[in-house]
Amino acid sequence: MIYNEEFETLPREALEALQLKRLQQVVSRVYHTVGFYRRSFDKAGVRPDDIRSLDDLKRLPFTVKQDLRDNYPFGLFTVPMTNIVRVHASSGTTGKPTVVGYTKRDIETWAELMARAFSAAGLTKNDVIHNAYGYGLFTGGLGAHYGAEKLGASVIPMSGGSTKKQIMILQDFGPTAICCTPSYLLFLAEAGKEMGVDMKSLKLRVGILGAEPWSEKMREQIETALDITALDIYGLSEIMGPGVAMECIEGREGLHVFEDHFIVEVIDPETGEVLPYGSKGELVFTTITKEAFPLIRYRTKDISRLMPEICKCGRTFVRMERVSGRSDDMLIIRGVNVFPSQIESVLMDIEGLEPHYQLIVDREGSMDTLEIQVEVSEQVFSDEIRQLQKLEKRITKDIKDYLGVTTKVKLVEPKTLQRYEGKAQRVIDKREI
Ligand code: DLL
Repeated sequence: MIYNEEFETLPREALEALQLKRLQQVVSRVYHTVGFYRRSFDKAGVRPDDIRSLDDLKRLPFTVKQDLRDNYPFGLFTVPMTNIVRVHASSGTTGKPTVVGYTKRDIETWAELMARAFSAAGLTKNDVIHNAYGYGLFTGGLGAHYGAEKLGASVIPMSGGSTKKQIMILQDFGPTAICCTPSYLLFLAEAGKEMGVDMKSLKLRVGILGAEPWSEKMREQIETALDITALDIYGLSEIMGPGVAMECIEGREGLHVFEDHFIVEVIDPETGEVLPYGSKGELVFTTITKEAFPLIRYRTKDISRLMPEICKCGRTFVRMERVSGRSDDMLIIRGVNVFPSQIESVLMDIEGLEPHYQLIVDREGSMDTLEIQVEVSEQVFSDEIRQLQKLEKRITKDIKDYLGVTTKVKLVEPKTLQRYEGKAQRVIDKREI
């Protein structure tokens, strides 16, 4: 189901013409209203009139998270506070959060993008959507909520937490779709089972899951545990919130970027050079319709690649491959680059392991070390020590074979690792740098 046929299936040429027109408008607006952009464009020797084609985008300087911090909280807004109807903030791990603002029209745009995302998941106004993304400063809860209402579906505003209550509502209200992080959905599946609920017999048909990296293997686990179709949704507060890109149920391979509102590029994170379609690198987004808080060439640190092939669903928007991780989550273990999601893929392939794991990074001398803690199933846990040792060895070997890194593996009892209601924190970094 395509929510906005007119825009979502625009022929490439028309889409690019629209993007250029919108880009020129936004570049001119930020140059004339925000001191930060005027200074940074002047420094780069580029003026709004220089943007004559989409290719000229690369002449504009990047914007990075630090720029948002330097202008905390509202310094990059292009409209007076009286025109701002909502603020959100992303929870940085340290220090002040990143603050974003929306005008009335921005909220309407966002709701439409989320309605498009739900439609891409095959949902209609006849669906009941259980929204377990957190409501509050996090964009997940309210972002999905407004989109569900815009679609005309019935929304259950659960927010995160109160896991037992979530299970009760899932049983009693019979939602057909659920929104939350993939790790939380696995936790819900586990908690339900423990309460004696047959999680496969719920009315749930589809999960709209995102806000953290996850693997194809994790998708299989979720789909089997709940007998649903699990789809990936991507977004970030700075650019809008959820609904920047969404996987469609027909393709299930890559997420369509809503290109009539965002221009996406992939760059080499080291050199900043724009890479051709198909190359892996860092995603960079430019918002071309946002009023309150437009961002020009924002470096996300998320690693992906773009797939221009037309999808069978009929949408003409380019797809981005599922995000494999963030450049700042990448671990460098004895010179080898690894993403937690790659480790996840290897673990999920091994029988007897549960989809709950944690990575502990430490340093011995000048060497980084990595310990993988992973839960085993009840059945495996009751095996004799020798069996467990054999399993540890197998994991170490598989990780070495697939990823080329030597790790220490520690099998832990079922249900001992921490569970998360929102984004899972997979890596514990004990290095003192
Ligand atoms: O996580 C927005 C969101 C809410 C997206 C609900 C999807 C669903 P932030 O808290 O600002 O916003 O975090 C953004 O989360 O830069 C990625 O690193 C990561 N992320 C978001 N979606 C995905 C995904 C929301 N599908 C940061 N796969 C981004 C991998 C994701 N990583």
